[in-house]
Amino acid sequence: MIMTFRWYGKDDPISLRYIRQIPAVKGIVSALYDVPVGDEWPLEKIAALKKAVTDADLELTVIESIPVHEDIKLGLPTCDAFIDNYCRSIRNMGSLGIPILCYNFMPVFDWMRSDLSFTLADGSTALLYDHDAISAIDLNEGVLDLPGWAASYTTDGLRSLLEAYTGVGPEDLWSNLEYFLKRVVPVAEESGVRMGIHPDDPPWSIFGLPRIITDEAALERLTGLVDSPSNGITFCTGSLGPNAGIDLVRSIGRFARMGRVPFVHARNIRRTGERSFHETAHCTESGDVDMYRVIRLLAEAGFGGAIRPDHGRMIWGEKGRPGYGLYDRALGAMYLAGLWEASVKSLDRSR
Ligand code: CS2
Ligand code: MN
Repeated sequence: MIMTFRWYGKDDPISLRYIRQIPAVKGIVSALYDVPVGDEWPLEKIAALKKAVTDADLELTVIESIPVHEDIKLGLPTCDAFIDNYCRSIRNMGSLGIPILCYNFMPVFDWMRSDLSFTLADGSTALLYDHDAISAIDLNEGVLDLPGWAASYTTDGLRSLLEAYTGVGPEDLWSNLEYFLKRVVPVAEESGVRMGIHPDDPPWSIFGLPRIITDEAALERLTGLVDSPSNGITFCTGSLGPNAGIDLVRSIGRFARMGRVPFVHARNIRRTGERSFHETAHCTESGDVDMYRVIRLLAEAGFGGAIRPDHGRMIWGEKGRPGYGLYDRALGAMYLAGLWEASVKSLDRSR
């Protein structure tokens, strides 16, 4: 297991120097943030990112994410050129020895929340999702009401993208994903890169858009699309956790034993209704994810991939990017490292 921490590059207020001071953290999860979606990621730019990380005495372990162009998700004729670029980006990262690539296949939006600063009982704040609040938003009015997304789309740009998805259902999305993976996974395998799809967050349809990576059956289907260790899962406990129908612990153990989990996002959530939840501190007692059993199952599976504390709360007066403050994620890293050490050592003793 490699303990990692997400770093948003040179503009991240949390410096690599600070991240280096969190015990147990060895790897960095990062990306290029200035390459237009769909373009090839230039080798020199990835090399410069890697150098910044190694200069700070850390390893660039994971690229999260190379975004998948909407034309690929839509299966438009233009998708082939974008897939070619994607393959080149994978070759480039592979040639620099970066072993893990996280991506997602969610149409239009990635994660979605209705409140980025919900106050918990202890006075800290966390991200919250309430399906009724999200459903009440009229996207024709633009995205200004959408927490975290205001800067990503113009009203017209969003409207035409949503129009393009009219009539695109879950099965269409599956076949477009399959087409994409059949092209990129062999390249990833050749390049020594393990891809891990990030589950849909939240794991159900929003704004009438299809979402497919939502439960255990979907993960099973995904792994069957291309039979390769490079076709894997970024197992995000906080994204799958809101779906009360998933046995997270069983499913992480199962896919990890299959060797299909290169990367884990450890995050806890508290379900507050059928389609509502808020995020919490990482530890088991704070939410609905049994983090000990998650880590224990990974240890039993001999997990050798990367893990990172996913979203943290804002605590101790910290201000910053929602979910990505320093303090609570650092506490999360420590907690996860403790669970891992205890799990591995107790397994050794029981052998
Ligand atoms: C992340 C996602 O911050 C988050 O919620 O887990 O944004 C993640 O980076 C992407 O979905 C991965 O492609
Ligand atoms: Mn995640």
